[in-house]
Amino acid sequence: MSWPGIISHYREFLPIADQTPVVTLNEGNTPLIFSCRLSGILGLDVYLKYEGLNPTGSFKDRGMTLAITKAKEAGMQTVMCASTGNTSASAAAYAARCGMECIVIIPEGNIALGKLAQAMIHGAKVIEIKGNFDVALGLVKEITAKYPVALVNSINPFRIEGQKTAAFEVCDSLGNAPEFHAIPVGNAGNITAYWKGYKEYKKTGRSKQTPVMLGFQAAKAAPIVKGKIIKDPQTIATAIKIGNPASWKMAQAARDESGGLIEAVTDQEILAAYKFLAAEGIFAEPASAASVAGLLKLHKNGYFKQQKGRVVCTLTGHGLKDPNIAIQNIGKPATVKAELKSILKTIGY
Ligand code: AN7
Repeated sequence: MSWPGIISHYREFLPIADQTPVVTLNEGNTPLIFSCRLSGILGLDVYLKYEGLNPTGSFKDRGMTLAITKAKEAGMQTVMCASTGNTSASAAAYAARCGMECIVIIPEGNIALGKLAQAMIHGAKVIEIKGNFDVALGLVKEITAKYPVALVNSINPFRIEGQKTAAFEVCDSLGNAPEFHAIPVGNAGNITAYWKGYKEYKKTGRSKQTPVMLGFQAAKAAPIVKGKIIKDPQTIATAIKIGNPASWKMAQAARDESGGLIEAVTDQEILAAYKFLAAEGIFAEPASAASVAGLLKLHKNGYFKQQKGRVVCTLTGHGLKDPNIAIQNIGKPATVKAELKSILKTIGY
C-alpha cells in the first residue's frame, strides 16, 4: 500500500473532519537510519530520523500539510510566513499544490540557496528585508492580524499538530519511544511538537515511555540557553539563526517535563558534525548537524556514561538545501587535463 501522507495515516490524532480538503504531497514516513559510527562512540544505539527526505527536503512539510489544509478548509486564499528558508520552501510548495497565494518574508542574504530557489520556483511572492528572522516574524504577525491572510509559521497550532507525527513514526518504528531524543532548536516549534507527540502516544498506550529531550542551539544564537533574547544572532547554520523563539516557553516545558536539557554548540562543532554525518553517507544541512554536535559534546562530558537504550536524533533538513556551505568547507574538485596520464597522477597511481 502506498503511503498517503501524515494526515491520512494519523488522522485520529489530528483535527480533521470527513469533509476537510486534505492538501498533501505524501509527506512523512521518513527513514530511521541506524548510525554505526555514532552508536560506536556513544555506546548506545543511535538512530537518525532523516527528515531531509520529505517532499521539500525538511520536517516543515509535516506541519505545512496540516496548516495549509486547515487554511483551505477555512476558505483562505493567501498564506504568509517569515522564514529562515525551510518554512518558506514548504509553504510555497503546499500553497502551489492547492492553488493558494503564498507570501514569504525572509532576512536578506541569510537564506540557503536551495531554499530560496524552492520558494521562487513554486511561485511564492518572496520579500527580502534588511532585518533578521525575528523582525520578519514580528511583521508577519502584524500583517496577518489585520488582513485576510493565514499565518503558517509554527505559532499556528496546526503546524505543531502536524509535526508531532514525527514522534509517532519514531515510536511505530522502534516499538516504543527511545530513551533520548536529540533535536536542533531554532524557533522551538519542533521540540514542542515532538514532546507533544511523545506524550500523546504514551497517553493512548501506543508507547510505554517518553524520552529525555535534548535540544541544541547554535552558540551565538542560543536565547533559551542564555535565558535572554539575542538581538543579533549569528551562526553558519542559518536555519536556526533565531534570537527570540516563538515557542520558547513550550521548549522549556519539554526540557523540564522530560528531565532533559537545551544546550549550545559552536559553529565549529556544527561543521565537524556535518562532516561526520557526511562521512557515513548522510547529507544533512548544518542546522540539522547541531543535534549530532550536541550528542558528541554530551558524550565528551560523560553524559551518557552508565546510560542504556536508544537515542533518536532528528536530522531536520537535507544537505542539498545549502550547497555553498559544503563547497566552502570541503573545497573544489581537482581540475586536470582530459587525458589518462593527468587523471592517474591525481589519483596517485
Ligand atoms: C533545518 O524555516 O524556522 O526549532 O523559518 O529549517 O522548530 O524552529 C526553520 C527551522 C531546525 C529549527 N532545522 O526548528 C524556518 C525555520 C532546520 C530548520 C530548525 C529549522 P524549530
